[in-house]
Amino acid sequence: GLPVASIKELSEKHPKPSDIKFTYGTAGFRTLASVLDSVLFRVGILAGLRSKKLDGKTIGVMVTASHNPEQDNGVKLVDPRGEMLESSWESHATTLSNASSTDEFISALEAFVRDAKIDLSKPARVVYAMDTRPSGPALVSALEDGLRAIGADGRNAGVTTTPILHYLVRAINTKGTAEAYGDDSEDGYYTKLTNAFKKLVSAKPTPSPLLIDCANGVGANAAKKLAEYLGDTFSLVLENTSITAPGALNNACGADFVKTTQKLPSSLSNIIKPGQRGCSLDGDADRLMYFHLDDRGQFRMLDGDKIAALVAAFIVELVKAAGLDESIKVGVVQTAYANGASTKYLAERLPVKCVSTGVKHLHHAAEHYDVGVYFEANGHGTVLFSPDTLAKLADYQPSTPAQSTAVEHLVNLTQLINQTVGDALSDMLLVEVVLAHKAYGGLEWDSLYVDLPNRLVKVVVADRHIFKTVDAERRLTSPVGLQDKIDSLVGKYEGGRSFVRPSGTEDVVRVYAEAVVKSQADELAFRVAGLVY
Ligand code: NG1
Ligand code: ZN
Repeated sequence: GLPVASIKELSEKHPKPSDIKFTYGTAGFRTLASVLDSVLFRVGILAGLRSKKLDGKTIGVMVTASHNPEQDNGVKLVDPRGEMLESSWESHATTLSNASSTDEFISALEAFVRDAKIDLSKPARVVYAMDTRPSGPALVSALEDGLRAIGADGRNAGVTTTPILHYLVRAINTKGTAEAYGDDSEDGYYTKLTNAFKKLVSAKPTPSPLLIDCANGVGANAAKKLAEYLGDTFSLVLENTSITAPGALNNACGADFVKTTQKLPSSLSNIIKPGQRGCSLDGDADRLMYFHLDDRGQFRMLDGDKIAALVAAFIVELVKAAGLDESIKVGVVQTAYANGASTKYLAERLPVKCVSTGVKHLHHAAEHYDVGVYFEANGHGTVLFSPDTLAKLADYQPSTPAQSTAVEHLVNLTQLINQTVGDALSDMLLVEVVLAHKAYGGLEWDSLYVDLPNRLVKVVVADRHIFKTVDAERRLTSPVGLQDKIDSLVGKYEGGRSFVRPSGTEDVVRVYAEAVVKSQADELAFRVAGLVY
C-alpha cells in the first residue's frame, strides 16, 4: 500500500491554502508562486506514481511560469518520451491538488492508486528542473518532499530550460536502446545540437552575428553555453541576461512581449542595427520570436508562422531533392491564431491542419504526418519525424550526389531539432540553417508573404466557462446566438476573420481579429470584444 505515515507527516508541512481552486491546464499548474507550495508537494507524489504506473520509466517535472511575470510560478509533468503529460492524468492532477486536508488528500490518493491500477511495488524515478525565478528553490524543495514521501528516486537537473528538461527525460529513457536520443546531460544536448548545426552549415558562409534577447531568464545561461559550443561557426550577441535583477524577468522584453506588443524591446533599440536580425526567447526558452530592422530601420517581426513557413518549405524542398517526395509526406499544423496569410502560403505548398490551442494538440496532430511541422504564432513549435521516416532516411540509397547531400541534410535536421517540444535554441539554429541554405537575410525571409494586420484582445468576463467552441476553436456554440452576431460583423470587413475562445491559462476570453487594413482589424477586434463583454 501507500506509505501513508510518511505522506501524512510530510503533507502536514505543505497545507493547501483553503480559498484556492487549482487547475492543471494547458501549461500545467500556473499561478502566483506564493500559493503553490502544496501543489508542488503533491505533484512530487503524482510524478512518482506516474513513474510507477509506467514501470519505473523516468518522469520529468519542470518548475516554471514561462513568459508570465516574475511573481508567478508553475509546474508541469513530462512523460517518458519527453512529451506532455498524457491528458487523462491532467484531471487526476487537478483532483489531488484540490484535496482540502491531509486526510482528504490521502483518501484521494488511495482511490486514485486503486482506480488507475498502480503497482506500488514498482520503482519511481523523476528528473526535475527549474527556471531562474526567485521562488524556484523553495518550490523545488516542496517537490522533493513529495518525492521523498512516495519513495521516488529524484535527479535534480538544476536551473535549466524547459526544452532541456524534456530532452533529458527522453535521453534517460532511451539510453542504451536503438532509439537513444543523446547523452543524458546538458553536455549531450549542446553537443548534439551544435554538431548537427556545424554539419548543416559547413559549406555555407558564416552567418552574421545574431542578437538574442534572453528575457532576463534561464535562456541567458543556455544561450551562453550554446555560444561556447558553437565557437566561431556562429556568433551570438546576448542581451537581457540579468537573471538575478529583481523584476527583470520577461519585463518589457522576451518573446511574449514582442509578439503581443509587436514591438522591439526598448532595451535593444540602441543595439540592433539596420539590416540586422535578432530574436527573443521567453522565460523558459521554449518560445522564439525573430525580428529584423529593415534598411530604413523599421522593426519587422518574424513570428512562429513565419518560422513555420520558412522551415516547412525548406523541408519539402529537401525531401524532393532527395527523391523521397513519393514516400515522405510533410504536413503543417497551426492553430486559429495563425496569420491567414501564412496559412495561404503554406496551403499552396503542403497539407495544413488547424487544431485547438495548446501544444499537446499541435504535437499530436503533427505525429500523423511523416514529417510534421507545428508552430504556434507565438513562437512555440518544432518538427517531428516519424519512426518510419527516420528508418527510411537511414536505409535510403540515393542515386545521385545531389540526392545524397539532401538526405544527409535531412538526417542532420533530425539531430538539430529537439523533437520532444518547442525549443527556442534548437529552433533558432534551425532558422539559421535555412537562412544560410537559401542565402536569405531577414528581408527575404520576411517577404515570403505579407502578414495580414491583426489584433488580439483580452476580455475579462464574469464566467469564461460559458464560452464553448467547435471547429478547432474557430466557432462558438455557446452563448447561443453570439456566433451569428460575430459572423455578421466579420462580413462587414474586407478580409475579415475573427474568433472568440476562453483562455486555458488566464481567467479571460480572447478575441482575435484580422482584416486587410490595420485600423479595420483593430476595429473588428474591439467590436467583437464589445459583443462578448
Ligand atoms: P491561452 O491562454 O489558452 O490562450 C496561451 C497561448 C497558447 C499557448 C498557451 C500555453 C495565445 C493566444 N495563447 O494559451 O498559444 O502557448 O498559452 O502556454 O498565444
Ligand atoms: Zn515558455
